[in-house]
Amino acid sequence: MLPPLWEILMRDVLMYTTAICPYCVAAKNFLKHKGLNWTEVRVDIDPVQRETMLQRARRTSVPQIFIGDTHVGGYDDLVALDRAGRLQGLLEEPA
Ligand SMILES: N[C@@H](CCC(=O)N[C@@H](CS)C(=O)NCC(=O)O)C(=O)O
Repeated sequence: MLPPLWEILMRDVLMYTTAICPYCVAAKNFLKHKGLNWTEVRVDIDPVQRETMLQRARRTSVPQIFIGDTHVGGYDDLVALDRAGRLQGLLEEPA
């Protein structure tokens, strides 16, 4: 069965996390509250993925959040993007 149309039109959200990380929990709660899905990549148990995160984000802290190919940053950056009214536009694929 095909997913609903709104899912097809949304870019993927990917979050690099570790197990013990209050900001990761906050970011996940934020996305959940918005009704969004995400893919979680645990960099504390996967050194290859940690290296990939460092290369892509140029930051060591977690979470590091990507929407499509765009690097959003951490939880604070995600909230700031939303408060600036720019989150939805980044999530939506152009038609
Ligand atoms: N301002 C960042 C703070 C993130 C942060 O401090 N994360 C902690 C874990 S919850 C961390 O990665 N600390 C280790 C480091 O900064 O390298 C955000 O909002 O995501």
